[in-house]
Amino acid sequence: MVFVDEVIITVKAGDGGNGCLAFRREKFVPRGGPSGGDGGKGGDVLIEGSQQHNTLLHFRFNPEHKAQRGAHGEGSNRKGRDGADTVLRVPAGCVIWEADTGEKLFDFTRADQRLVIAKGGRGGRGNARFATSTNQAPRRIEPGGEGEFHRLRLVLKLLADVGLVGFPNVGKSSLLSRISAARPKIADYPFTTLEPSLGMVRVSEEESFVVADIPGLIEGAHLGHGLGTRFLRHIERTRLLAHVMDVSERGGPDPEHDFEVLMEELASFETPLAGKPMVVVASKTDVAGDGARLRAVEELAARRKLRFFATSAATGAGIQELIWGLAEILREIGRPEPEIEDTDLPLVAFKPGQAPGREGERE
Ligand SMILES: Nc1nc2c(ncn2[C@@H]2O[C@H](COP(=O)(O)OP(=O)(O)OP(=O)(O)O)[C@@H](O)[C@H]2O)c(=O)[nH]1
Ligand SMILES: [Mg+2]
Repeated sequence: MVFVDEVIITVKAGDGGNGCLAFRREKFVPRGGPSGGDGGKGGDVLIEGSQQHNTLLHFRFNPEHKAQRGAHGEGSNRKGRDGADTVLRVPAGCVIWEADTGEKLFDFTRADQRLVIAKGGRGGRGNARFATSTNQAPRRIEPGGEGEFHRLRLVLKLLADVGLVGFPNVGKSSLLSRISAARPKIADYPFTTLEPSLGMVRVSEEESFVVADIPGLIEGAHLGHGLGTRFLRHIERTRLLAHVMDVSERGGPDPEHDFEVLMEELASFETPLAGKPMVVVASKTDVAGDGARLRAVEELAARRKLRFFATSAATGAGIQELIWGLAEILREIGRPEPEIEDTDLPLVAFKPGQAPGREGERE
């Protein structure tokens, strides 16, 4: 299942500082020479690929981005300070378009790509630069250049990072609605979910991932029982499966058996899914009764060396731990890196984790 995340943002590079008009004033030197310094260069707006981001959610809250302007030049030939750059981070797979013309600017295919999307204005020259043998007291200065402005459309095709699998009615959709803004249908009967749905989970300002909720599976699903296994193709490309198990009194009497049945259904799909990284999520802990099922599920996860999370979508217990845990595991797994594409825009060599670029580091 491919789902598109799209945002419009504006980027404005810093304007250059103006050149300064000044003359030296020294004691006993009646007419000092020109001494106006140059303005500083405006900061650039850069966009770089990021491993941490899997969605464009962080731009929704924050669509306008500016880099700092250059400071004006000053007397005594002092150059204005250069404006600081602003660096925006996007997931690999993000395509950048000029919003108004529809022109495609760049396709981020890897996390180590970085590009200058809006160039800062150059600093204007101060009058000291215009002195010549015939004009020793120039009054000419240059204003700073304007920083570039763009309205950009960022488009990302989302592939789910985590697939929720489990029997019908165990609370998969309830979990999705707890951890994301998605509002899948939730009801107290099996096969409420008939269509897969995706939700974007915000881990922090800087991190997010995508979860897919699919219809429940039952024994014999690969033979067409229940809704069958065709929905499994929607989670074929996820990096992680979360196996949701109901630990309430209404959950199955034998979690071990239930777990095995589900694993067999996953294994029987065209592309076997049973080998994917998996975590076990106990659901409905608020109605876990004497806790026997909860302990049994925790133990079966431990025996299989699978990370275990106990959650209640009803009370929110364990939900934050689940979000952090899934994010951590996804970070460990990493993202596959697709191919690079050519661009005319200035690309900047970049080591992941390096501090935002300054003038001089580029070129
Ligand atoms: N008490 C309690 N009930 C829950 C919890 N999570 C889900 N439920 C209830 O369990 C029922 C099934 O929830 P769903 O989220 O629709 O389950 P599902 O796994 O998506 O079900 P299908 O889409 O049919 O496979 C609903 O009545 C929910 O209100 C929970 O944490 N505590
Ligand atoms: Mg559901």
